[in-house]
Amino acid sequence: MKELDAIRGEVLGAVETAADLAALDAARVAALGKKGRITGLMKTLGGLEPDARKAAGAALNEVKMAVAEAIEARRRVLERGAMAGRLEAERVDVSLPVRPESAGHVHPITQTIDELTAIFAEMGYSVAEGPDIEDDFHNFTALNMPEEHPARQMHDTFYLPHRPDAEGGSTVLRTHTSPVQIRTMMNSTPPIRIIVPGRAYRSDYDMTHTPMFHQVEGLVVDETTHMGHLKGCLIDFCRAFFDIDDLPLRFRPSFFPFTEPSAEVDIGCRRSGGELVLGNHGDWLEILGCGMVHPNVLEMSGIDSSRYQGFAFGMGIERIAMLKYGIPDLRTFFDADLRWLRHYGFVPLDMPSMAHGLTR
Ligand code: 2NL
Repeated sequence: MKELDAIRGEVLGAVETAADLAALDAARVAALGKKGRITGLMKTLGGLEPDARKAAGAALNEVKMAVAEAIEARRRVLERGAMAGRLEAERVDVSLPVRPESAGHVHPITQTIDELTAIFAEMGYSVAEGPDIEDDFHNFTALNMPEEHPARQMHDTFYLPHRPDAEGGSTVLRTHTSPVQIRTMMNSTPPIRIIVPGRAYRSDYDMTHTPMFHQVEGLVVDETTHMGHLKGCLIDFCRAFFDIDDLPLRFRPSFFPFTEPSAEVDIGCRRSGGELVLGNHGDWLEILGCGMVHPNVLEMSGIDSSRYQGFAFGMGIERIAMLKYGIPDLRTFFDADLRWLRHYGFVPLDMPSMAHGLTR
């Protein structure tokens, strides 16, 4: 048994001095593995007399348990050290600013959508999205524009090849984002409070029109929603978006098939020598359209118009981006010109928010 004491001392020494998990495993295999020293001694028990075997077996078992325990204790220590080492090696300084060499820029359309989303989110609106490819029902009929309605011709619609299985009539590229609001009303119950930023398509191309453009529309439906809510919401939005506390708004009567009454909204400005300045300066500039949702639209979307009322509004994103950032030419938005993007683009990761400022 002198030999066993020696082996015990050596094996425990190897375990306790193992420098890492690999060395610990090597020590474990050398002692308890198939060809390990303690395993080797176990194999010799068979050749002993019964009494001697009993005593030697008990002694060997004690050593085996002690070694196994020592290995587990050492493993816990080494694992803790390995984790601390990893945490140190993989340390990230989250307070570092954006790397100045980063080459990409956020497109002004994306930036403007992020900014207006931050403002409306603060007012309690959610963002809704829907397909760019729509059917006649969601794009026109449900918006109080039945077949042969004259307003349809004003939409310069892109029609897609007819699909015989199409359910809602012919297939079109949506001419506005309104079908998303129709889908939201059909699939949920009031109160509804959404904005819908997204692409729209019209077959029109000149100084002030591109065949694809961006719109944001808003929709609020509840039991007591009225025109005062519409006015307050749009006044707050325009003053926050353009960052002008006393920006005046003017609501002029207008017409849309999907709202009644309808209004167009002007903001205050001044024009001097080709320059446009927003603010309380006496002149006016039209920027959006709005109104109370027509009862026909509510009913076609499955909402009881004797219980609920709603307001809606819509505006062009390119237009408000041009006004805010002094971009003179609409068509440059979609030229993919890198010099233009470097000039008018925004720093990535610097997300606009009401807490951190919209643009910085
Ligand atoms: C504009 C005017 C507007 C709406 C959009 C709307 C949507 C539904 C129901 C009722 Cl589902 N109205 N949208 C209402 C008024 C005006 O847009 O000048 N857009 C660029």
